Amino acid sequence: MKNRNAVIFGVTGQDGSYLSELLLDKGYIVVGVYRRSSVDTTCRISHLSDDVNFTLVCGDVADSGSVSSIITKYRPDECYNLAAQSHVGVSFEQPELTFRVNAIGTLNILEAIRNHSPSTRFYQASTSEMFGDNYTQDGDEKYQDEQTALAPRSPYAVAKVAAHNLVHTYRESYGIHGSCGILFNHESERRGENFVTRKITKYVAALKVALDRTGGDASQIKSSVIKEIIYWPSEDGSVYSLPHLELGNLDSHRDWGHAQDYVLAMWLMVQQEQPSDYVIATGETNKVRDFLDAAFAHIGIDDWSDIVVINPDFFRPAEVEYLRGRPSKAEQDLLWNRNISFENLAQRMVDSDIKETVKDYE
Ligand code: NDP
Ligand code: GDR
Repeated sequence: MKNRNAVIFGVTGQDGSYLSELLLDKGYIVVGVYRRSSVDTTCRISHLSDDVNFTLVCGDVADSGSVSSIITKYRPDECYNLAAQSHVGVSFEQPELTFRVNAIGTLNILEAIRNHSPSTRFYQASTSEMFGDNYTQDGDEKYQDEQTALAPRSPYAVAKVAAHNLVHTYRESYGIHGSCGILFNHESERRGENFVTRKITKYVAALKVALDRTGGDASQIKSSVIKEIIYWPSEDGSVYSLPHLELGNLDSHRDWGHAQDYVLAMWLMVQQEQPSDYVIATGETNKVRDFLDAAFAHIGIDDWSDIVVINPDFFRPAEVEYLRGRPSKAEQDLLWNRNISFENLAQRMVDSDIKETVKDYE
């Protein structure tokens, strides 16, 4: 039997790398679309480069011609649109680019499928950010599910709502098999370094390695706000220092899972007979400060209050305060469940960053 083939837009990103691994494991021929750049952006997928079933092609979702050529050439069984300017904070600074990539980019893929490969099954990376500050209340419980009304609060989320609605339109008008995964935050050892979890785990790892290398004791760390450093005495009496960890809002709630669990949900959606929308989440919510607790506790620090400083530059013009998904539909229809817990997620990320930091010293 012929191998199924899939095109992945956004293959170089966190999710693109895990989804490529999953599809290759399942015997797919995978065509990954990457953007031309002056530096190499393929570090998350370089380990797949020898796989004969894995091909990279250059393209940009904002360029309808390149999207159309790729879809026409490969006429894939499945197409996953993970490409995005995916940073919510950056979307306030670059709203036009964000809209072009996240909304028009999706339109370009849908048009190419409609015109050149209408039997291609399509997956759209929708997001919990589309709910904004809206939630459903059930007694004392607050959550978002497929019925919760959308109320986007950032250029990123507005563009994602547009893309989400375009998928519905192409589904209803042209019979395209397009599904939207409304994924809540998912992180990993491969998470981009300017998202809050990875920013924290990279810092915690750098601190742990610095303490170990200098024979420092975490309980001896002192904070100098004027010089904006933390410092500690080493075994030989010298003093070592690091800058503080600068963050923005520590009180927003997020529903954090692991990306490896979430890419399986993407694939499962595309395998359903009928296209639909699914919330993918853990059902638990934690504040940014809870993630700090988990990450610092993993290196034996229970009180990080002197190490972290608040920098207003990292606040957003409008914040989404509370996200907690209810993934009942996915659990029931896709038989999907997450495997990796919040604490385990933080620990895995810290451990991986410690390994990376040690390698950098070697
Ligand atoms: P990343 O930021 O890690 O990856 C985004 C990918 O999109 C990268 O491969 C990037 O390429 C690519 N890309 C950006 N602009 C273009 C363009 N113009 N043309 C083609 N490719 C482009 O995101 P994630 O992997 O975390 O997320 C995947 C998708 O899921 C995104 O759409 C995101 O918005 C969405 N999402 C993510 C969630 C999360 O918590 N991670 C939750 C819900 C939704 P390059 O490497 O060149 O920058
Ligand atoms: P989010 O993720 O905006 O939820 O979008 P991010 O990690 O950027 O922010 C989470 C929360 O942490 C607060 N925060 C900070 N955020 C960043 N990036 N840097 C900081 O220094 C900082 N300090 C506090 C933020 O204000 C926010 O409340 C992610 C992306 O992956 C989107 O693409 C995806 O759609 C959503 O998750 C679901």
